Amino acid sequence: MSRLSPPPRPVAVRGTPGDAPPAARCFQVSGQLRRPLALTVADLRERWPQRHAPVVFDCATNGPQHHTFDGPLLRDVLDEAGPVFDARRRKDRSRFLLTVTGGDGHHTVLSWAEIDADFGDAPILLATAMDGEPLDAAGSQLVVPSDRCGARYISAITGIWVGTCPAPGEQ
Ligand SMILES: Nc1nc2c(c(=O)[nH]1)N[C@H]1C(S)=C(S)[C@@H](COP(=O)(O)O)O[C@H]1N2
Ligand SMILES: [Mo]
Repeated sequence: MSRLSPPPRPVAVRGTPGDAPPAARCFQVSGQLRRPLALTVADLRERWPQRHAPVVFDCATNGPQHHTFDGPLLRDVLDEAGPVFDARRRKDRSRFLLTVTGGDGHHTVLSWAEIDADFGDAPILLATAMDGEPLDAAGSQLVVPSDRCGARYISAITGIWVGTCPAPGEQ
């Protein structure tokens, strides 16, 4: 299936010898999915419509941060990966969780309902550019415009996991 084929090699090779060129680095979209994905920032830019989001978030150490981000909706990307819920059933969708992990191991949790149009409908993005600068080398960044603080703006994303956790008493 074309969605599972490797992304095209970058034309410009950057990075130190022996390392994978940053632009070639993929992050994995894994978990309870019909079509797990491996994506570069270039894939995020080319395969889905881009949104533009001016945001302000508060950092506990650095105070208010003003940035603009561009990128696709997280929901659009995950729709292509196909979570294994019955899409017609709201309760089924409401059981799904996401984790987003950055290159330094910092990770956070979201619920599917936050991004689902029938629930929170939050325009959460996977950024391809910050302040007009492409993120191909740095990696994508999670953009959560509805958050007051910056802790979930995970940078250098290496993985997104999608799935359910057991109901209390089932584990
Ligand atoms: N990978 C990763 N992303 C991260 C963090 C982190 O420690 N690791 N810190 C978060 C916090 S606490 C904030 S406030 C913002 C800071 O974003 P900025 O450096 O672009 O201002 O990044 C977030 N994203
Ligand atoms: Mo922060």
